Amino acid sequence: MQSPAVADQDFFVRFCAEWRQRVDQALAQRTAYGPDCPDRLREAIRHSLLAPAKRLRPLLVLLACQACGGDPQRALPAACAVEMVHTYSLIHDDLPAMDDDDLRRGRPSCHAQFGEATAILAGDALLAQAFEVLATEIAPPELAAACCGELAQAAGACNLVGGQQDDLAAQFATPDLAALERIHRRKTGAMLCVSVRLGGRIGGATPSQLAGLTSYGQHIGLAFQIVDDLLDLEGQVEAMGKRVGKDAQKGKLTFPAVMGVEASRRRASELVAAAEAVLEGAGLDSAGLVQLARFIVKRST
Ligand code: GRG
Repeated sequence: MQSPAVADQDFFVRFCAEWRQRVDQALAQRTAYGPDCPDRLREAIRHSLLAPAKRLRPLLVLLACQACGGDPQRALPAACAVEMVHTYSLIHDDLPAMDDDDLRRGRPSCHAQFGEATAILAGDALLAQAFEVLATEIAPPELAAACCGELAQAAGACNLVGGQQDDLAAQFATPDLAALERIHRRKTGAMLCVSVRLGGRIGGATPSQLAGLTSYGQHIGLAFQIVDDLLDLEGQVEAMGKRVGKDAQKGKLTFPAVMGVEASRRRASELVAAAEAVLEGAGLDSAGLVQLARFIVKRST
């Protein structure tokens, strides 16, 4: 007989394999577009959105829905919506005016392939479409409105965009852990956190389950960023599908720069342990979310 730990891992591996494929298919269907979408714009959107990616945010939506006893299929539109917002943010982040990166998801970044103007428009289109998908495909309408409101807040001036603004301003700044955490709670954490919250809402989470999912999302959000900083320092460009070593080059404020590599690793592991502990007390079927949190610290891409 399988031990519970192996069974949980098996469940997670099968869930990810099956749902990554369904997410990829759903994203491809939703970006086929009619003749009013210019071919070049369609190509640019699909070049970035359908490139090989981990699909972490969609998986968080689907696993959170399942953890609350909901059918992940009902949450698939929300999984697509968060991936659309995430991909828009990557396209815009890669622009010369921002992080200026020519490689993303193992492909030339959107502007490197299609030019800056088309890349800006591809990001704009994805951001708008995310809300169209939620508004038209999530039911009932009150739930759709709540999901739109939450995603807008996570993507807006006080979260994703605000965090990005402060991150851009923080180059060569004096190392300060509180300031660094404040940037990444908004720039990276908010999108991971809203992913579990949307899944929870669609899965019918109780208020205490939603509170547990929120705290889980906040913990893994920070852990994810710490690991991202470590991978920028130590990862391989081939595995990552993006340039590495850029943080140091650009004088970015990062966790390894502020705390050191070993302390950063320890902090990421502590955050994942805290995320697991939160789930234990929240009355959720949380095996998948626990495995995903562990994957976040173990990942090499
Ligand atoms: C332009 C509004 C705006 C925001 C940009 C996404 C972002 C904010 C910056 C990207 C740079 C960066 C290293 C962000 C932190 C972590 C992050 C979002 C990494 C990329 O996400 P993954 O690893 O990538 O989930 P895939 O390609 O697998 O989806």
